[in-house]
Amino acid sequence: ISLTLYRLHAGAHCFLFISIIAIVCVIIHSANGILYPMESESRQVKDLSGRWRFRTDNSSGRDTGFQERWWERRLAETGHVIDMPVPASYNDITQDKSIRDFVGWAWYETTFFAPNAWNNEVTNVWLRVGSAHYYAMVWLNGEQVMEHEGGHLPFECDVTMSLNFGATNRLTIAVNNTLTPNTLPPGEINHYNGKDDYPAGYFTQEYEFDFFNYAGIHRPVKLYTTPRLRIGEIVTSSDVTADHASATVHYQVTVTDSSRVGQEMASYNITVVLEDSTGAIVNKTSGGSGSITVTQPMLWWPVGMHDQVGYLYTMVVYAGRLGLSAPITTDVYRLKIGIRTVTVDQTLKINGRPFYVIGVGKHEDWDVRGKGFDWSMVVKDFNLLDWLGANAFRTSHYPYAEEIMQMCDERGIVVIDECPAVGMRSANNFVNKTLSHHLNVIGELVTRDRNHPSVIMWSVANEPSSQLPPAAQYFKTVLDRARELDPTRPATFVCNAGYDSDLATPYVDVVCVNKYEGWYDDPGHVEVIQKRLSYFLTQWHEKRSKPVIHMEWGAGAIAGFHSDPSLMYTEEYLCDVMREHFATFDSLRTGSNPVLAGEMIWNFADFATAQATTRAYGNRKGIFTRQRQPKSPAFVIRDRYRALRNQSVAERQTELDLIGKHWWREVRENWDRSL
Ligand code: BDP
Repeated sequence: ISLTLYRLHAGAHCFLFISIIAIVCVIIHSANGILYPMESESRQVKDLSGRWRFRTDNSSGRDTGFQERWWERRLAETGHVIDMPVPASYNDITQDKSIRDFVGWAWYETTFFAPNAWNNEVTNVWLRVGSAHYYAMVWLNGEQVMEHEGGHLPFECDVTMSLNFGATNRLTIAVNNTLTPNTLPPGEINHYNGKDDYPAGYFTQEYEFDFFNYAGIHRPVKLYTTPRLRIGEIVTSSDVTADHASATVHYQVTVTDSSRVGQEMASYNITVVLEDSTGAIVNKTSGGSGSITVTQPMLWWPVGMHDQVGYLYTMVVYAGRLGLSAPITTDVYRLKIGIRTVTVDQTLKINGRPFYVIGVGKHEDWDVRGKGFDWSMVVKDFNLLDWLGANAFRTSHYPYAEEIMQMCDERGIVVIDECPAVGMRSANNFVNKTLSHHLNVIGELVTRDRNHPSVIMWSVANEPSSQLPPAAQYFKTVLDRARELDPTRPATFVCNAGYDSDLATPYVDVVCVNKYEGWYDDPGHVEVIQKRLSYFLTQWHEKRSKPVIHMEWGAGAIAGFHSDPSLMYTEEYLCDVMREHFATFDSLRTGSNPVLAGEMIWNFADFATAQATTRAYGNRKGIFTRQRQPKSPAFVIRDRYRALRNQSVAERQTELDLIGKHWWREVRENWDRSL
């Protein structure tokens, strides 16, 4: 039994949550492999989503739960509990302002049954939390099994030894949403001690990023089984020949065997079978790492680049032990993969062809459930992306649910996958403590998402103060780490420092910039947009000689506000801002050395923010309302995106026609020669 002192402190005034926790099992973090829980011949999944019990710790130090060891008994025995859905943010579920604005430890509890069938020599049971914001501690039947720092990413551990089989189990999760200058995203607790005109003990949580700091268990909590000898990690990548006639899929499989620690890999048998989308076998091989050749591959193409988008193969991995006469398979995992390449030279290319990004900045943000995963909302958003004709989005400003990434793969929506490093606006954010957490987060993100063909680029941060001297080395380090973990994709951060003051873009592969011309710059003056925006983007291009994506632009538009001529905050104003931007983008995206590799409007939909005088019931830059109804600018952008999407399909068709003609000419020539 070891004792752990855990504390979270915030700002200069320490806001301590001290807890003494007896840890009676080894805490296993899964940085080396966190495959999505899939059912198979060898695996079962049990989703613990539903109605959990909940209470906030309202004590002044927020530490009563630890002093009284709430995880040791039923939560209802510790005080009043309420119903809380999982997954969901807890903030908007009740009518209680103190829960909406709560800062500190919130306690969750559920009970579930563990079947006796899982209690055997060959089965391990894993507990996996899809994400919990921000710091989470997990107890099973009163025993601590995990803790994890950071929202938006999954964590799991082997709970076989902590389960009561054939009986009810109690799962307790405490979640703390306190942000400090060293968390990602960073924040600060401001205490008002000594200020006689504030209530005693009053404090606020402040942050520099522009979305509400929703908290709770945001993604499903699952139990899943694996054999003791299991597939721990699969890493894939692909190469495609220039004529697309052949591809090589590279893979690496890690097997772990909890029943025989230290066993040589040579004693395991790994078979890898590649199936096409109909389930027909394309090719197969064996061994822990290697490659599979695919002739005439069906490439993974995004929306607009091909008539068959989002083509996926299934890599079926079988792992087992070498038996005396034949191998004994114990574990089977099916991973969907896409065959495609991403390269950057003068421009961004997918499968060797220029790809122009027409996308949106998004948020995981919905009425009532906050950042809680919800299939209805997710599928609705994909239908709206299709309605718009968009081919991409950025997971601004944190990693999105794995189910969303899977849908991007299937629907051919390109993703720029972002770390939760947003609001890094002061020098005390660029210190070693933050850096080491940032490197961990990149590790967790890349490990989780590197097999998704839809992910074409890593974004390590949004709008950090990259003009500050420590930012240069800081971002060089995090960008290098992303490329080291995944050499197959470009890496960037999204910059809003000036082209003459930024110090960190020399290390990115694609320059991604935010600029709100006609809004934060020259508010109300749409007439200067074309000249100023064109100058700005051209400067960036000349300065760095890299493709440029205009990652955020837009204007606030409150649904139902109208004026002609347009005024800021009306729907017409955003339409005017759009037309000026489109004219500029069109002049910069074409030609032999185009300045622009893409455009993403901010934002897909209105979203919740902290309360502020500049925010009227949240951020209103959405082209859809928060309820996903279109404002009039949505139709303007839809006309453009659909036209661009259809144009690229048409361009592709012309290419196919040319290939067809070329092929026919060759046939004719060979025929003539043979005569
Ligand atoms: C940008 C931020 C984004 C904000 C947006 C805005 O990247 O998170 O929501 O401004 O102000 O600077 O609308």
